[in-house]
Amino acid sequence: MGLVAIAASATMILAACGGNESSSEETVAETAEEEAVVAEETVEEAPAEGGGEALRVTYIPKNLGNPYFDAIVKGFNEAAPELNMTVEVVAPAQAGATDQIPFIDAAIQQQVDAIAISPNDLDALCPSLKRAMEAGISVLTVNGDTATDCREASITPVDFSQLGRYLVDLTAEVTGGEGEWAFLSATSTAPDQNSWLEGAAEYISSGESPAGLTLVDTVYGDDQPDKSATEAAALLTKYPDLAAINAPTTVGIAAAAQVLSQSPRKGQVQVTGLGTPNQMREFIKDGTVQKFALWDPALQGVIAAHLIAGLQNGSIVAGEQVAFDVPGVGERIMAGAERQIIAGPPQEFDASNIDDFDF
Ligand code: RAM
Repeated sequence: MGLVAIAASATMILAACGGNESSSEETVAETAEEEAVVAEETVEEAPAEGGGEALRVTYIPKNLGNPYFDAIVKGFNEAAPELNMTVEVVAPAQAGATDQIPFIDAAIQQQVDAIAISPNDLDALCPSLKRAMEAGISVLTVNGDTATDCREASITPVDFSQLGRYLVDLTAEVTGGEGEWAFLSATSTAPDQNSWLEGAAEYISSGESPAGLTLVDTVYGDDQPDKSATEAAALLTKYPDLAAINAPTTVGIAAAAQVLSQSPRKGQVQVTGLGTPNQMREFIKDGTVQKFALWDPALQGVIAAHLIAGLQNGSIVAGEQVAFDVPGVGERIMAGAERQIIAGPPQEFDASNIDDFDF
C-alpha cells in the first residue's frame, strides 16, 4: 500500500505555501471557563468585495500550541480575503474529549455563520454541534470527524480507511519488516487517531500485514510534547528489543525523535509516523529518522473556507456526490453518505526532499 493509494480520488495538487500569514496569537487559560473568554483569535479582515456583511466563521482546532493546526489556520487565512470572510480561531489548552464544548457554545451565542472544528471526540460534542445546526449555523469537521449526523460535511486530509494499513507498511519499510514496534498516539478519544489505530489493528488481524512485525503496545502522549516524550522514553525502557515507534501525530513523532536523538538506542530504534517537515528536519538530518509522512495541513483550511462560502451562498448544497471547485486548488468531491471531502495529497519525506517543504 503506497501513499498514492490513500490519496483516493483527491486531485494531486499541492497547496501553494505562502500567502497571508496568520495573525493568530494564542493565550493559554487555566480553566475551560477562562478559555472560552480569553482564547485569542485570528481575524482576517476581508475587503467588502461586492458589499454585504463579511461571513463570520469560528474554527476550533483540537488544542492551542500545535503547529499542525496553525498550518490549517494559515489555509483559512489564505482563502478568507477573497471570500469576504472573517475567521476567528479559538481552542482549549488541552485536547480533552469535552474541552471544545464551551467554544462551540460561545460561537452559537455569537450567531456566527459557520463553525469548523477538528474534534477531540466522536460523540461528546454532538449535542452542541446539533444545536449549532438547528440555529442555522453551517458545521464542518476538519482533519477528523464526529458522528455523521453532528455536522454537514467533513474534510479529511487523506482516505482514513487506508491510513492505518499504510502506517503499518511504513513501519515495515523503516525496520526491514522485522521486530517489535509500538504506536505513540495523541489522546485516547481522538477520532482521527482512533480510526487509524483501528485500521492498523484490522490489517494486522487480517494476516496480510508484514509477518515479521509485532505490535507490542499503544501509548498516548495527548499531543503534549512533555507527555509524549515521557511515553516514548518509557517504551524504550519497557521494550529492550523495540525496533520502531510509530507516532501518527505531529507532536508525538517530534517528541519521540527528540528522545531517540539523545539515546544510545538511536539507529537501533526507528521513529516514523506523521510529522511536519519543519519539526522533523533536524531529525532527518541527524539520522534519527529515515522517513515519515503527512500532507500539507493548510489545504484543509483553504478547502474549508471555500466550502463554507459555497454552503452559505447556496452554490454548494451538501449531498452524497457533490463536486465543487476550489480556486487555485482544483475540484474536490463531497462523497458518500458521510459527505466526506478528501483534501490530499499525501506526501512522504526523507533526506532527499525534506528541504523542499516549509510547513
Ligand atoms: C497531530 C494531531 C492531528 C493529526 C496530526 C497528523 O497534530 O494529532 O489530529 O492529524 O498530528
